[in-house]
Amino acid sequence: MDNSKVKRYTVTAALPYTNGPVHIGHLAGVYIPADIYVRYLRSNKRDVKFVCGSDENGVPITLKAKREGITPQEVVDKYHKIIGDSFKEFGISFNIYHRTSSVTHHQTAAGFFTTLYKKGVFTEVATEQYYDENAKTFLADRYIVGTCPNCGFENAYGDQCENCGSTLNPTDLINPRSTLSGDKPVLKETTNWFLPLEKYEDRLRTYIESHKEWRPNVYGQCQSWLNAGLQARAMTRDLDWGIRVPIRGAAGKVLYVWFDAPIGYISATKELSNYGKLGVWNPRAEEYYISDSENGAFEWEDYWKDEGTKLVHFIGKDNIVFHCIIFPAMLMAHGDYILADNVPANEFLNLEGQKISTSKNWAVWLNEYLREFEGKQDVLRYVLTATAPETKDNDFTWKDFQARNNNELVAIFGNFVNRVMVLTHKYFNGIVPTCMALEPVDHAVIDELATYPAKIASSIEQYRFREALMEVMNVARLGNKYLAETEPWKLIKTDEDRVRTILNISCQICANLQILIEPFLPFTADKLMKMLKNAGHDWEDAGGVNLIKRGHSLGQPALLFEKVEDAEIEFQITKLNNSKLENAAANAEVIPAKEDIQFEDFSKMDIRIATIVAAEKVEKTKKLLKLTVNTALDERTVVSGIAEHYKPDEIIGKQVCIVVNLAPREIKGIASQGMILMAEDSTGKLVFVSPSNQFADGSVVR
Ligand code: B3M
Ligand code: ZN
Repeated sequence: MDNSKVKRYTVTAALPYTNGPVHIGHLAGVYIPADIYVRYLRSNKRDVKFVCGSDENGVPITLKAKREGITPQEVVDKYHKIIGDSFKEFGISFNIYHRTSSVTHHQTAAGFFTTLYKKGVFTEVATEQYYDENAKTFLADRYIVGTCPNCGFENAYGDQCENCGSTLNPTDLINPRSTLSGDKPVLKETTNWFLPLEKYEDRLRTYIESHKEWRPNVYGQCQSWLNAGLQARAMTRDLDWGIRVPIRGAAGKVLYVWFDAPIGYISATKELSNYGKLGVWNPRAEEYYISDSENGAFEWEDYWKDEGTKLVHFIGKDNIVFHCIIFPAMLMAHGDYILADNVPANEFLNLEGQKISTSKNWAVWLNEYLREFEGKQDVLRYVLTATAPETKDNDFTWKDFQARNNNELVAIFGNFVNRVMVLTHKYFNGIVPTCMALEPVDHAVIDELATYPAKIASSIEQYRFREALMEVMNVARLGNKYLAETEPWKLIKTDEDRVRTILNISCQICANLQILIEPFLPFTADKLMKMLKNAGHDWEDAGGVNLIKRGHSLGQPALLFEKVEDAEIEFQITKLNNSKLENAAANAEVIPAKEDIQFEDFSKMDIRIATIVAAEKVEKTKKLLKLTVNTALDERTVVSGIAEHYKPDEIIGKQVCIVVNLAPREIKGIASQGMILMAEDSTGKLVFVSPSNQFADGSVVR
C-alpha cells in the first residue's frame, strides 16, 4: 500500500493458545517483529493500534484442562495472566492484550457468524463423526486415539500420528478409542455449517496476486493452496467449550476456533475503543493489559473498515492458510471489512539444533528467562532479532546468545556509549562541549550518520528486521571508528578544542542511537535517554547532529550491558540436558528382567577389574576395537563392539570389568578372550562399567 495513502495502521499479532506459557519461539516468530514495527511507526507519529489477546477456545484448552484435572476456565485464567505478564515484561507494547473469553469477543464473533448466516453464506452439511456414548459427546480429533494405519503406532491421534508424522482422519484409525471413556466410539450423524471456500477462490487469487511483495514463503504457500483447489470447511464443531453457535437448533455446537480467533483481533480493537470512550475508569483494564498511553477515544470501525487503514498480521508460518485464505474469505463474505496489506510470517526457531517442543520441555520459557536473567530483556530481544527466522528456520544456541551479548552489545554498542560518557565527564564535567571548526574526518562521520535513518526505515517497512538491526549496530561501529581515528584521549593534552568537537559529535551519535535502537531495544533506549537526559526525540530527528545542545548537562555514566559469564550459559545448557535425560527416561522402555537363575549359575562367572593397555580399530569394520587388557592374570586380547562410542586413544589406561572365563571366540580372525561389561541405555549409547576410583587389577567382581 502506498505510504502516502495510509491514514492509520492496525497491527495484529497471532493470539497465543492459552494452554501454556510462551517461549522464545513465539517471541522471535511473532511478537518481537510486530513490536519493532509498531514502535517504529509510533516513533514516526503514525496512528497505530497494536492488538493481541489470548486464544482461549478450542480443543488445545480442553485437553490441557483434562490433563491437569482443572476446568478449561481455570486453564485460561492461569495462562492468560502468565502470558500477558511475560509480554508486558518484554516490552511488547500492545495497546491491548485482550482475551477471547470476554463478553465483547463472544458478542462480536457470534454477531459475525449471524451476519454470514443471514446472508446465506454457509452450507449445512451432515457428516458422520465419532461419538462417545458413555460421555455423551462428539469427539474432536484429539479426543480419539487408535492404531496408525501407516506405522502401527498404537497411540496415534485422530488428526495425526506423532510416531510417523502422517496426517490422518479419525476414521482412518484402527481400533479407535475415546480418550474420555476409553470406549470404542460410534459413528453418528451431525450437522455443521460450512464455509464454501471454493466460491471465493477467484477473489482470493486476485487478492493474493496483487501482493507479489509478500515474503516468498507466504506467497508460495498461498499459491499452493489455491492451485490445489479450495474446499468447503466446517465453521462449527460439536464441542462444549467455546462460543455457542448463535442459531436455533445448534445446541451443543460451538464456533470453530479458527473462525472465532481472527475475529479476536476485531473484538480487541472494539474493547480498546470502549475503554477509550470510557476514559480511565475501566474495571477490565488490568485484566486486558490496556496500556495507558495513546488510548483516547476512537472509532474501532475506522481501523477495520476504512480503505485508508493498513492492516498487517504478524504470525508464525503454521498459521498462514488461516490468515491468507480462510480469514480473508470470511471478511469477503461479510463485505464490510478491509483485507490485510501484508502477512509477514516467520519460519520456525529451533533451540540448540532441535525443534522447540512444549511436551518435551525443549524450550526457553519467558517466565523462567525473566527470573534467571533479571533486567536482561533487551539481550534476548537483540539475539532473537539478530537471528530471526525471517527467511528460513534458524537456530538459537546459548553460546551464540553469550557471544552476541559479549561481542556485540557490550563490546560495540555499550562500549561506544560508555567511552563517550566517561570522556565527557572527565574532560568537561559532563557538560556537552561546543562543536568548533569541522575537519574532513568530522564531515565524513556526520554525512555517513545522516544516511542511516532512511536505510533502517526502509528495511523495517519491508519487514526486514535483522537487516535493520544490523544497520543500527553499524551506527555504533561508526562511532567507535570515529573515536579510534581521532583519539581524543591523546589530543586532550595538546588541542582541547578538537576534543570539544569530537565529543560533541560523539554525544550526537549517542542521541541518534537512542532513537534508532528504541524499536528494537526499548529498555536500553530508556536507559540511554536517562543517561543523556535527553527526552522528547523521535524518528524525524534521527540523522541530525544537533540533538543535544552544547552546555547540556549529561547524567552519570552507567553500563548499558553486562558480560554474560560462562557459568550462566553452562547453567542453561545443563537445564536443557536435564530435559533431554528426563525425556529419555520417560520414553525408555523398561526392559523386563530375564528368567531367574540359581546362585551357582551366577558364581560360575569370573569377573575381574582390568586395565586397557592398548586399543586399535579392527580393519574394515565400523564397530569393532581390538583391545589389549591387563587382568593381572595375564595380558590378553579382547574384541569389543564399541568403536562408535570410543576412540582408541581415549580409552587407553581405563579400568573396566571383564568376564575372564568366557570361552574364547574368533571375531574377524582375531581370538577374543573375554567380554568387557558395558551399560547400554534406551538410545543404544554404551558406557564402560568401571570402578569409581583406581582399583587393583585382577580384583574380583561379585
Ligand atoms: N492460537 C495458533 C497458535 O498459537 C493460534 C493463533 C490464532 S491467531 C488468530 O499458533
Ligand atoms: Zn504412524
